[in-house]
Amino acid sequence: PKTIYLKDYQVPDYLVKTTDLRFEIYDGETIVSAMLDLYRNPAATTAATQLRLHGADLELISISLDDKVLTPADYEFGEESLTLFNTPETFKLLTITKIKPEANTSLEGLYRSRTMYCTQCEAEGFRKITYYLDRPDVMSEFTTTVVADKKYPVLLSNGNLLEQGELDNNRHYAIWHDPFKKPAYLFALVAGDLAHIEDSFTTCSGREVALKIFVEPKDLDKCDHAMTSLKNSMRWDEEVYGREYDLNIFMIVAVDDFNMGAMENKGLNIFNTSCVLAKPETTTDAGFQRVEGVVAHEYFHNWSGNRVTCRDWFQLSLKEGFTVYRDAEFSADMGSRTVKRVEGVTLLRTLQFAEDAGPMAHPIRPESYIEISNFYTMTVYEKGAEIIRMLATLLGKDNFRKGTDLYFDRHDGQAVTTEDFVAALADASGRDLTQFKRWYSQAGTPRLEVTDHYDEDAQEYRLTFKQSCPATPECQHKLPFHIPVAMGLLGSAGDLPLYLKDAEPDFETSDNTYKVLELTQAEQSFVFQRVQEKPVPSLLRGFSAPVKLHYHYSRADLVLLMSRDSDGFNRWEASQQLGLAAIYTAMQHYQQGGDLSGWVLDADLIEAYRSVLQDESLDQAMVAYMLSLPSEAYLSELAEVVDVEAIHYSRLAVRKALAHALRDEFVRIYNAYNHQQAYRVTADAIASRSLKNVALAYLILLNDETLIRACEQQYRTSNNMTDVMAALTQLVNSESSLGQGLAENALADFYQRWQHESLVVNQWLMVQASCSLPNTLAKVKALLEHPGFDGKNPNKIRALIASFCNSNAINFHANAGAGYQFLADQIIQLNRQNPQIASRLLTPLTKWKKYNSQQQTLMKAELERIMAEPQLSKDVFEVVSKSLA
Ligand code: B3K
Ligand code: ZN
Repeated sequence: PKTIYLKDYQVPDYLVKTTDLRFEIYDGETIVSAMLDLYRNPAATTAATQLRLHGADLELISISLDDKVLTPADYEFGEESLTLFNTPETFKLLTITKIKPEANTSLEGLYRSRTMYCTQCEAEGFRKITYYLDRPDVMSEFTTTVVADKKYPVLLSNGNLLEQGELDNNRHYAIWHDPFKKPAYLFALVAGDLAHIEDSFTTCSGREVALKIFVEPKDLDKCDHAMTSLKNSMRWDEEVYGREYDLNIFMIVAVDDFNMGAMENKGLNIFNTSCVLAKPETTTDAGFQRVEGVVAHEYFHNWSGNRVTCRDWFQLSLKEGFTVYRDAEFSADMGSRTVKRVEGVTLLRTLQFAEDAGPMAHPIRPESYIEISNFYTMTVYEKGAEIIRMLATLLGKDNFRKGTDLYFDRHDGQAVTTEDFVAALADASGRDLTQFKRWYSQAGTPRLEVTDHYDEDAQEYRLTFKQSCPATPECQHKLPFHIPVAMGLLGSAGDLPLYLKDAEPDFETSDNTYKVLELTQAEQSFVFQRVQEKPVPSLLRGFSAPVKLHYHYSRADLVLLMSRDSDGFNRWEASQQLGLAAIYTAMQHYQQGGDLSGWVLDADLIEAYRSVLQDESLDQAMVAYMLSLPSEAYLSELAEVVDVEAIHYSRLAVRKALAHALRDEFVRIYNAYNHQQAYRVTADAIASRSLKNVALAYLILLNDETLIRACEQQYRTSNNMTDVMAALTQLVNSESSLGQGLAENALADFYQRWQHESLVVNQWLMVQASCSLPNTLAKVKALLEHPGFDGKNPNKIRALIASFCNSNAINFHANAGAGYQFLADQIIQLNRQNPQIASRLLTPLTKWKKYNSQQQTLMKAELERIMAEPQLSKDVFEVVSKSLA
């Protein structure tokens, strides 16, 4: 397979003015006619006389240029391409091709999902529909005619509906026209027997937009939350970014077989059902929030992605990082800002930091790739969003808005680069962002070492920052980053006023207990004056930069930060540091051969957690998060060598110790919030449920019959899936035989009850796959044969196989590599069927270098076994070869 380099970018030789498509859908095959109005690109360096079109898995029926039918002498097939010779300055090209959506298991291009036809074109799937210039810098105006049997009453494509009508043979058609030029990756088509809900939105300039959500008829009762989320998103983008919607209609279609969450096709978003459907009986709070977040994300792409798009796929973070930042801020405004930040940072620090430290590490603007699908990563999305967040922090609210206004205005209708984005922000704000741009080209998580010195006589306090960044595949030696460090200083009574020595004249913030320090050098110091007591620094408030911060806090410092910091994020962060230290102590004991049963914690630590439970000023969701210890995934990320068992059993021992010590508080909390109310999905209601269920998770560890029965009662009597799943999860993971027996009954009951709701069955698969008790692999293997599983459906694969391999370390890494072998078998099977999903599943094996030597050998052997497979997809080849390099 070939590597594509950013440095090789060239403008296209030809551009497409208009694209007229006609789809004739028949059982088993679809005929696609494409009429392209082509012209030589005036910006091309030489006048091309050939046109190379992309195409894959297409059967060419005929091709004509300006009405002249071409013969095989006029063109040549290449790998995924068709080259036409002697092409004039401008011409019309008509190609007719045959495709087989029913046989398309890659879920890219036009394919069939259950009863409907749908498309997924990003990044390079349009070439599986017709021959085309399938690259994002070729933007064209599309008109699409869809023709099908009337058993598919709903025929959709991008833009506005021009016309629809009846045809012979029980067939009908619809013609859609999208007035906005777009790259082919934003094309979409849907044909099916769908029901829909409808609403409308009046834009800020008074235009009326029809909003429609299409689903299978059985799911019509689960669309309201998505609709509300959509309207909130539309309003928010007007208010916060000044962005108005531009077509007369906005449609969402929910599809059950989908490789990722959703897709922002112009005016016709196509969604994974898991990101649209929600109702209290079937969907957890996390599910509701995901629907809100993804609906917003895809809607926001209409400006950050569609109106202004990417020049090439190396620029992916231009739209994805920015849009993730936008959706995160939206969710922060809809619910609790601190909670949202804690969730975002948790995701970043477990999955993205791990990616940045592994063989697939890449800058948010990669320099090369073999298969672009492999670069829809935590780095491009989540770290990309952090880069935008830092820009917003550095510029301040008003200048950031001026910058985004300029960006949208300057580049509307264009395909641009991350350089263009930063230039707009720099121009609008007058800030020099030259050094900042290193965040786009250097991978790896920077490390920030902080030391301090308090001079009591001079009442001065000095903070010294040293930054460094580990080597990553693309670069050994990193230049210093421009890092915004939001901070404050705490005295015994809380925040201290900040008087920064030699502050630049423009060093201003609204509040004199909060500052943003700007690091630009490898080592840098800041001196604060009039500091009357030795302070505890509150650093990186709100997690103002995606770095690993090291400062030596004492336990007393952390307790102070946890209870007194004005920054909610850092209060939580302090709780996590306390938890980490407690787990490390247990780990040391375990690794030295000690027994962890009956493990106890120091009294002051218990008191610190008790005070969190009793702190009335805290948001309950924050109490829940502060009481949750750092995850095994985070502990693994932090470890030099991951000791899977030590991590699992030490964390469990600390949790049990907390459960014993705080039993009464947990019971009080559980009872206080465990009354059945009408389900609401407000931030407060979600917070209460999450706190109650954290208490339950601790209590169940006590193996107390009354508590286990209470858990089972919660399972049986709750009116919402959040509480049902929380109880089921605890029963399934309970070490007691009572719990196990109740779990077995509950699992059977659950399936019986929900077998017709595919998304609910996925939760049932997931809870079993994530069970940390022994013998889970055998159960997972048995579930592969269960009627509730379907090896062609990505959601089911994620629920069963990916959950086991990613969220169940203690089982995945057990039994002399049986888990590794299981995963490799699945990947080999999926390699041909669905390369994107196969490649995604590889993630846990790519981390092999972080494990002990026995595990390394076994994991590596499985990677080599995959590598030896004939006909490896580009997707799988790239990840495996880079992991073995
Ligand atoms: N842009 C799509 C992702 C497409 C992934 C293709 N392999 C969803 C999103 O980020 O909004
Ligand atoms: Zn996106």
